Amino acid sequence: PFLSNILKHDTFKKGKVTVNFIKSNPNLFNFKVSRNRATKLITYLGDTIVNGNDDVKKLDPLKTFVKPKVPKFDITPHYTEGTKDLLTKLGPEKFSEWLKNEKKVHFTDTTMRDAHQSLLATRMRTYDMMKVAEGFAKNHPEIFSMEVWGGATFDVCMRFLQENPWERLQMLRKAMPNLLLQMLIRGSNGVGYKAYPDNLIEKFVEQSWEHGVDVFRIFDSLNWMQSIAPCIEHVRNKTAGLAEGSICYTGDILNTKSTKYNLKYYTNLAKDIENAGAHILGIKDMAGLLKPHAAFELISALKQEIDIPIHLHTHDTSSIQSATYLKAIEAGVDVVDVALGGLSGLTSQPNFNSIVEMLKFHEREPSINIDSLNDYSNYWGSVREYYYPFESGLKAGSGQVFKHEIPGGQYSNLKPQAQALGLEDRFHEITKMYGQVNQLFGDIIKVTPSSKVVGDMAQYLVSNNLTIEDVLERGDTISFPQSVVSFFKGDLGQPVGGFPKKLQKLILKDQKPYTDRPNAHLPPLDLEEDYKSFIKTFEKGLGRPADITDFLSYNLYPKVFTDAYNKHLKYGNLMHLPTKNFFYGMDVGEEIMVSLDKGKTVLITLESVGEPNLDGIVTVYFKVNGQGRSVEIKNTS
Ligand code: 3PY
Ligand code: ZN
Repeated sequence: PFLSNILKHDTFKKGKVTVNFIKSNPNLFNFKVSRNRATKLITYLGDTIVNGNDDVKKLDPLKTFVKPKVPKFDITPHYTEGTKDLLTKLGPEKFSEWLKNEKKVHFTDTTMRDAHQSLLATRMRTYDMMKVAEGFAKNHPEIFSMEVWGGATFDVCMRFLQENPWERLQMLRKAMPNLLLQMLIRGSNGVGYKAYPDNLIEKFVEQSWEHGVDVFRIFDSLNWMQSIAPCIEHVRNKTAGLAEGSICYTGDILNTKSTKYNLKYYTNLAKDIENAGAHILGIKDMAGLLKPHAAFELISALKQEIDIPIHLHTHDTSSIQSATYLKAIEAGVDVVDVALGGLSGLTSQPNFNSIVEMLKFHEREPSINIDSLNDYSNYWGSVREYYYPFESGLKAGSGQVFKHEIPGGQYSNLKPQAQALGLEDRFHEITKMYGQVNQLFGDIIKVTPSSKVVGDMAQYLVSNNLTIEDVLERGDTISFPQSVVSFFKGDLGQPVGGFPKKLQKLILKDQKPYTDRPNAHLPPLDLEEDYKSFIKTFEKGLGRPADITDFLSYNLYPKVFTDAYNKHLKYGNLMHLPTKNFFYGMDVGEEIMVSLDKGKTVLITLESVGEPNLDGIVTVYFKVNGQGRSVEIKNTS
């Protein structure tokens, strides 16, 4: 390999080699690194072949896959200008005006974030996104934005996929330079499940922008302005991107008996968000509760009350949310969130392809190439098959969502969670209890992380055969889940109308709640000393210098980051491994090409798998670039 590096070198090819040639070209020794990386890669493959991927609980031995077909695109460097170019030209304020004055309806494609978060437990890998990112941006420059980051993807990238979320973002940015990239951020909870220090969130926002995010959809899980407003400020102060302050929709504004979440409540909140400096108002209907006629009323009223454009998000859990979009479009909504057909519907977003068809010949018809859109839908339909172990098992839409109000992403997760607790046959009891717990808590906004608190409580009560009456009658003797205690203490902020006092006392016992911002109780992130010592600890193993993004990942998820780091030491970067091989290993005789790094590709063939010896060690034989290599793997099954 050393010789081959010399032969390939430009200076050598031009015949200009001097005595210093080797000394001044340390990259000639890069083969060592590659060999090391290839070893790590076959160790991962060997491990997966012998022991399976830890994250895949149930295998279907009869499962077969069809190779996903990547739609054709222009491979020249040319991209047609899109919304990203417009934002750069106009700046956020003028861009927001432009959007508001657009007649046609615009679309955010959620396929690479919320769709797989809600259907496939957030497991979609960068590999499958990158196959189509460039082509999609070239073939569909008319898309308003691509939601590709934030929410649960940050955590899952590190926890289950051994990926660096920042690297994903950078790669997508590069592949889609003409389109706005969008992320979901949970206000003061960032991309986590608890409040973080303000300066951590500020730095996180700044770095997200630096690495590619343009649209920040900001919400708080209790619609608490004290969590939303600071985040809007960060976007305005630290980026030239768009702050999309969002209201989370719950209840039913058409229900005249319900006084809490009525039209006035939402229009007041929207005004607060506009006054806090948002460039766009987001309506985040995380459970898919906004019915068609309510959408018409809500959007019409908001169009009267505020001056910024409106962006609507829903989940199709009930299967009627395309009707909601139609009514919202008629009422003047500016942008709606959709997912490409193959990853749409049920707990995901409504079907992009069908919504475009619905709007053919409508006065707000978008100009979108539906044939190309259908090709991408087919691609995702085939890719989805690789992720079959993460399907939720939900087969049909459910009108019961209007009773329990469970967010899309949580609903699809609840079934496997119930299964894991041995409560599969009591799934409907859990969803019913979820609705009851919500009432017990005073009818709160339910979205990550507050929705997790309600879900934890519901599962706890069902698995312990407790009722709401039990809680009220003898709650002082029950020790509640940690997330519930923390919530009632004020760790996620204050719910609309405050906490029910009697219940709060039963849950907190002797602990004192607080009512100011949880962040006020947290020491700021130390960007000097702690940062330095972090860099020192992690400088070796990443294969590149550790930086501020790693420091942020670590501070958001210390254990998850450290575990991912240790796996990285063992297996290297697995991002470029095809998904089938990442989850299921390889078949004997199978041959795959994997890029290890920029421009370096290895050809791996699985030759054979030995029998375990007396110590349970299995030898797995590969060919790597034609040369025989083997790894020894302990059989742990
Ligand atoms: C998230 O916070 O991840 C969500 O998608 C909430 O709906
Ligand atoms: Zn959502």
